[in-house]
Amino acid sequence: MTCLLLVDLQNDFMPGGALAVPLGNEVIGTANRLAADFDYVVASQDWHPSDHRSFASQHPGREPGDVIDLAGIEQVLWPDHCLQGSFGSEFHADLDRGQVDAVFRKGTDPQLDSYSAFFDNARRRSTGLLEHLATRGVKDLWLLGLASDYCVKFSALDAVSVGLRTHVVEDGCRGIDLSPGDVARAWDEMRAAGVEIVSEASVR
Ligand code: VGL
Ligand code: ZN
Repeated sequence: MTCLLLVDLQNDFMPGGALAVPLGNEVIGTANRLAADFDYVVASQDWHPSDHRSFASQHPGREPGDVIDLAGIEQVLWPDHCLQGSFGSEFHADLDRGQVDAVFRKGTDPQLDSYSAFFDNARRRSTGLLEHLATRGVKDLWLLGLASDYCVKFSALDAVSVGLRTHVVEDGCRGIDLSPGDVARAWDEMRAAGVEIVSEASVR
């Protein structure tokens, strides 16, 4: 069975959103077109409580972009984003929800961030996605979405680490590039870990 994972195609990651990924809206068309070609489509949804510790607003004197230690892990501080139930946490209106078979929420634990759609950053808890894919016999996973250098990268690295043949659709992703070069390094890191980088045209 072929499975496509759509990573965090939510309003807050779109231009004008709270944690805007430049040109993030451009991948919605790719997502809709590819979803039609796959047997099974899942989506991740960043879903934070308002007191999430990844928010700079929870750390007096800190600003978005600062890096702190959170539960022993380096944590970039972000603007408040993807608050549970808010407009910003909703999927982009143009995303064809009818093609999405299941949604996995992440970042719900206020103490821990979860870039990956599989596990939180401390790998303490599974979102249920891995078990869900295993039940359905998924061995190959294609991914696209936002952001290349955070949630796409960590999801792809986790997918490889649990033995899935992992393919990331490069032109279906956009990155943040908080430090210039982050996006390029993310692609290198994924490739080095055994992720196959593909294009929409090569998949369809
Ligand atoms: C993301 C930063 C914080 C992402 C989510 O979807 O890449 N990045 N939360
Ligand atoms: Zn987040």
